Amino acid sequence: MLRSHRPVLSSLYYSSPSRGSQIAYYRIVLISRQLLSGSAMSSQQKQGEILKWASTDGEFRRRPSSYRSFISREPGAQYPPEKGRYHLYISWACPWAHRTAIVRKLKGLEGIIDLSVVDWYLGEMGWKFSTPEETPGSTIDPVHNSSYLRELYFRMNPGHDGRFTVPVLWDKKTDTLVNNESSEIIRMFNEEFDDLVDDKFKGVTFYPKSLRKDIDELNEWVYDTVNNGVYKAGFATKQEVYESHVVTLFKSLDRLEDILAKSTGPYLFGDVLTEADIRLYTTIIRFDPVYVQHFKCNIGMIRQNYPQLHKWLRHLYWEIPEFKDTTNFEHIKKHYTKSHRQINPFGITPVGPLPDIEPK
Ligand SMILES: N[C@@H](CCC(=O)N[C@@H](CS)C(=O)NCC(=O)O)C(=O)O
Repeated sequence: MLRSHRPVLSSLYYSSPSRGSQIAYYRIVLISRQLLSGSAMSSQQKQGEILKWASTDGEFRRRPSSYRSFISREPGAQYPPEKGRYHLYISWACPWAHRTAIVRKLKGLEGIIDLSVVDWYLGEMGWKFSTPEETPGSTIDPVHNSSYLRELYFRMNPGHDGRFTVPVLWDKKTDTLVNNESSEIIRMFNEEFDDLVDDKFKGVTFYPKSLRKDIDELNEWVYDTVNNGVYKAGFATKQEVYESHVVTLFKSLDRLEDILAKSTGPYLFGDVLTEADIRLYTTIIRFDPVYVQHFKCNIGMIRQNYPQLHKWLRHLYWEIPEFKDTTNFEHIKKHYTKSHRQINPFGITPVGPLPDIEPK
C-alpha cells in the first residue's frame, strides 16, 4: 500500500516535534528564502481570483460574520428554541460548518433542526445546491428550493455585500437568517435546546463552567494560528507572508502536542470532551489529506510528526461516531483542490496520503 514519507525538512527540524527549536524554524525560513529569492517570484504577477481572498499585501483576512442573533431560552427571546423551526445549512468540506454538524449530532438535535448540505464545489456564484444523485452527500434546499446559498443571504438582506458563507442557521418561521458564525451556533446548540432534546442529551455540555476560562484561552490562539492559520498560510500571495504563518502554525501544533502529552487524556482537557476538541478536530482531520499539500502546510504531518495529536485525532474519529459520521473526505478533498483554481489550476485532487486517516 502507498504510504507517505517523512517530510524533506524533517532532518532539520524533527527529532521529536516537542523539541522543535526556534533555531530550526529560522533555518527553515532562511533556506526557503534563499531558494526563492530568484525568478520564481515572478509567477506571482499573474493575478488570479485568489486575490479575492488575499489583500494586496498578500494577507488573507477573514471577514467577521454578518448575522449574530441568538436562539435563546430566555423568556421573550426573539428566536426561542422550537422543534422544526430552524434549518442548518452546511458544507461537509468546510471546517467551520463541520463544527456545527458535530454538535448538532452530539446534542441529539437531528430531529429538531433539519440539515442541508451544499455541493462541495464552490464556484463563481458561491456554494450551490445539488441533488444527492448529482453529487452524493449533497442535498437540495427544502426551505426555499434555492439554487445557490447566496439566494438566502439576499432574501435576508437584498443589499448584502459580504461573502456567502456556511454555516447558515435559518429561521423558517420569520424567514430570516439567525446566525452565520459557527462558534456561536455551537454555543446555542450546546444548551438552548435542552428543554426539547431527549433526556440523555439534557445537560450534556461541551462548555462546562469550570473550564470556560481555559477553553476560551485555548480557542483564541488555536483559532488565530491553527483553524485560521492554515488559511492564512494557504491563501497568502507573498512568500514572506506564507512563511510567517506556516511557522506560527507549526509552533502552535507543537504547543498542542505538549498540551496533549501532559493531559491525562484522551482530550485536551483530560477526560472531558469540550468544544476546544471539536473546534480543533475539524482542522486536524483535514490537515494531512488537504492542508499539507494544498495549503503548503508541509513542515510536518500529523501522522508522522505529532504522535499525541495523531492519537487524539484517531480517538475522536474512530471512537465517537458523531465525528466519523460528519467527516466526508470526498467533499473535503474535492472542495479545496477543485475550487481553488488559483492554487491548483488543473483541479487535480491528489490521491494520497493513503489512507485519509490511519486506523486506530
Ligand atoms: N466565521 C465563519 C467562517 C465561515 C467560512 O468562512 N466558511 C467558508 C467555507 S470554509 C465559506 O463559506 N466560504 C465561502 C466564501 O467565502 O465565498 C464561521 O466560523 O462560521
